[in-house]
Amino acid sequence: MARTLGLDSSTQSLSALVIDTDRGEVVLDRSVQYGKDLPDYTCPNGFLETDDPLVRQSDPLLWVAALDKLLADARQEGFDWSTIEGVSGSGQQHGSVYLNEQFLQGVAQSADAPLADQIRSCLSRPVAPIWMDSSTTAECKEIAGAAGGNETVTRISGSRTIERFTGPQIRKFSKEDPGAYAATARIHLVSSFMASVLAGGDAAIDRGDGAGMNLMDLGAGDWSEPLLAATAPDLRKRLPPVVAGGTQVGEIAPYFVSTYGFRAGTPVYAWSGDNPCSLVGMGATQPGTAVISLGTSDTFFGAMQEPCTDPNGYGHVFGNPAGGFMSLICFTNGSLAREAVLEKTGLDYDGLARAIVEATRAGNDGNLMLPYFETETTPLVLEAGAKLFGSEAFEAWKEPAAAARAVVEAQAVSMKIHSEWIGERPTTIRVTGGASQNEGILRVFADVFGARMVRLRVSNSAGLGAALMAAQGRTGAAWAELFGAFAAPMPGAVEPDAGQAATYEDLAARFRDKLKECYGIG
Ligand code: XUL
Repeated sequence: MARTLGLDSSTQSLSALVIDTDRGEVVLDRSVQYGKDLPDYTCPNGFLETDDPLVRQSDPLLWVAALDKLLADARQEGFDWSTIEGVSGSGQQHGSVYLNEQFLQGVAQSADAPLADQIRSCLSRPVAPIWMDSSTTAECKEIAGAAGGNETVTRISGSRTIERFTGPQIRKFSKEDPGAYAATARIHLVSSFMASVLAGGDAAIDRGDGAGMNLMDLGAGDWSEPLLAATAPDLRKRLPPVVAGGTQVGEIAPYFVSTYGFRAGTPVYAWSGDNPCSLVGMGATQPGTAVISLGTSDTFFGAMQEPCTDPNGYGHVFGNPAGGFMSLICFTNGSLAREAVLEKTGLDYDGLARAIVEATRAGNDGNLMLPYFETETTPLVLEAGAKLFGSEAFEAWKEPAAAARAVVEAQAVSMKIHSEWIGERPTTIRVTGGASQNEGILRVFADVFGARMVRLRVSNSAGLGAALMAAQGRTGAAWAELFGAFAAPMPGAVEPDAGQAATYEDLAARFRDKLKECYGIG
């Protein structure tokens, strides 16, 4: 029996996926939903409610409380954590946790109190800005200015300065609360924070996730002095080291041994960001396989041999946990927007699929939506609120089926337009994330991209990727062998209808026009 655990600390939930590499099986797959299962933390959607739509912060204690709950629930139901031989994990990207000197002395060493109580006194800032935050436009400009312009920042870090990225968030905190910044001894990403808790002390950041900070020199695979200097005072000493994906960062802390029965000495491997982990979980670590992930945010990504950057500044280059690089484009209004439409129309996901397949047709008879219920990063829209264009009834939200098709068509068309810089026109795309189970949504994506949409057996690709990273770290198994067992495509691909190509080219042109008209985006 060779079991490894992949944890996935995502925006709205924490999941655990245990794989058995001898048997090629998933033996545990369970989650804790923050809103439903831990309501006392008042983060029903994964973040603390505020009046400012640009500010999105969460409570880091929520994430560790979820870890306690998940491990306890599984144990109570009979799962034996002592069978686990290695642990890794996936974190929502860009979010940052601010810790004081006490954290560096070690955490999760005692079994006497729940994790949240042990970590509370280690926080130098009670909240963690997450990837949905877009309140740092001023800091983005300041950092780019100090570093010699966004072309330089992009050349070094793989992305221009981006509101949700960690560097601009750190700068904002250092300006707004210099006292608390001075009391901060360590700044972690969500991924490296959770790895630190598991390992009982400071864990390194992996290159996959480190590349989403506007602080790392992609070529050197280490922090960039000019970017650190442009961001905040004495930043280097506040950051952990950067390591290659899959590096062991410690052994499981005594708390997990005595509280949940993990075996002492169980290795903890560096966690990565959810998108780099999904690249692994989708078996897509070699260039040539594009992936679409339809989750809270929608993302489009693929492995790259050499970094190639987006001339429009929306795309990013991150590290590939299996070596090399990956491209990534993130659309904030993924499930967030789909669910806002469901709420407005009273449809459920099955109803949305029927609306698309049975009640409407490609192009939606001219009805079009700009689906920016939340502020958006791709394209940059800092004004929250969807806009509808078409028939009078559609614009008044009185056409539920057309609204359902409109949100999905807008998402697919926007993704197509904004991924063209990568240069390849994939004929097959692997899809993951909750919404990838929906036939209606996949129909639209297949027709807009003119590509077959292929699903894999495991739907939590980030958790699977983390479990595979732990397995690879533990056994040194070849990626191809692990992918053959866990990331093989399933039958039942959704084939594109070539007859819709012209309709969607026309829709793409109209979509671009509306972006220009409404937000001045050209
Ligand atoms: C990627 C991004 C999102 C988060 C979601 O750049 O911001 O996909 O990682 O968890």
